[in-house]
Amino acid sequence: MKIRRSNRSQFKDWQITDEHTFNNRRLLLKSLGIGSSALLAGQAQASLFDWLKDEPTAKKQRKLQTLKYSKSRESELILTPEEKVTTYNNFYEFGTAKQDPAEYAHTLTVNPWQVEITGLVENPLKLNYEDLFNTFDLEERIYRLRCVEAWSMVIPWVGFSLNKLLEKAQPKSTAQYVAFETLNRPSEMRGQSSRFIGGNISYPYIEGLRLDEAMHPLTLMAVGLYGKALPNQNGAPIRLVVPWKYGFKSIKSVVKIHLTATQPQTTWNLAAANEYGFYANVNPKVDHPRWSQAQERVITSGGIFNQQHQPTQMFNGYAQEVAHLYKDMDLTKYF
Ligand SMILES: Nc1nc2c(c(=O)[nH]1)N[C@H]1C(S)=C(S)[C@@H](COP(=O)(O)O)O[C@H]1N2
Ligand SMILES: [Mo]
Repeated sequence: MKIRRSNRSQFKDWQITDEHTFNNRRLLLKSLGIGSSALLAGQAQASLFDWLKDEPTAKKQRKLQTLKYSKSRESELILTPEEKVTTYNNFYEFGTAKQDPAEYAHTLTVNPWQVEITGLVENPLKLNYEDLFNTFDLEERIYRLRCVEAWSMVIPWVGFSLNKLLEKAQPKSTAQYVAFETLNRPSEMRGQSSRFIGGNISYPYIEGLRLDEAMHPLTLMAVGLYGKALPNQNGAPIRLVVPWKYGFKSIKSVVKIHLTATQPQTTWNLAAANEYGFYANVNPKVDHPRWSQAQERVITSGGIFNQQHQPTQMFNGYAQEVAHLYKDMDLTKYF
């Protein structure tokens, strides 16, 4: 479907429509027999409306166990308040509004759980719930998170490098990519049983990385944040965190890790290939077709009248560590 472009030179973050709002309007209008070009007028109101709603709190939380982990080195980064990290989420399986995951994700059973590592590996593995916390030493990692919607947070994750898990599974020499899959359980995930609630994307949510990206020491499997097990809304009991890529790569509530020879499909690329590429590296110079990526809105405890913006950093500030992975690539083509 053809997507209309807005004026990119005037950056106003409240003009950015969340992916879901846009996608949902397409679905709604399609069902009403109206084309997508009539969409843009409603954008500003929709985001403002979200902002003016009451501050959500995650009330129906299961008890989160305190984790044993080694503390991160001192970080210059200013942490996003825990209450924001756990109430301003994207997890479309529970609905597309930012407060939906905090409100509805308590319906998900995370224990028992099983993650399978399969495909082109010498040693296929299965981890159960306890294994997620006991197999590897857990460490804290304070990372910036940059959503493709041009907002950002700083989150103190707890987890282990994905490369430790992959080394245990022993990738075969033919393995070149890693495919990830989120749990598919419509009975517990309201967005998976309704296309309107679930933002009109297909489930299970799938993602992928090149094997060298997956093996990079920054690439984390997170099982906690702020010193405790992950709240359901943040992707319990285990989720991927790739800090130099847009947030949608960091797939939540993972049940499958599958090594392949060919590039796997990804949910957002299937939904809109011209907007969401396989690489999705944070890049201030490559705009989203509908908005600029030059700046980002910092999520703080301040409300609508106290918003901070800052320049987007190449590879989300991790260029020194990861730029070499892409050195001969045209990043406007492989976006
Ligand atoms: N399964 C699944 N994983 C997902 C998403 C989702 O909708 N479903 N949203 C992604 C997006 S767009 C972002 S920005 C991050 C948000 O993570 P957080 O809510 O823990 O901050 O999760 C990513 N992982
Ligand atoms: Mo995102």
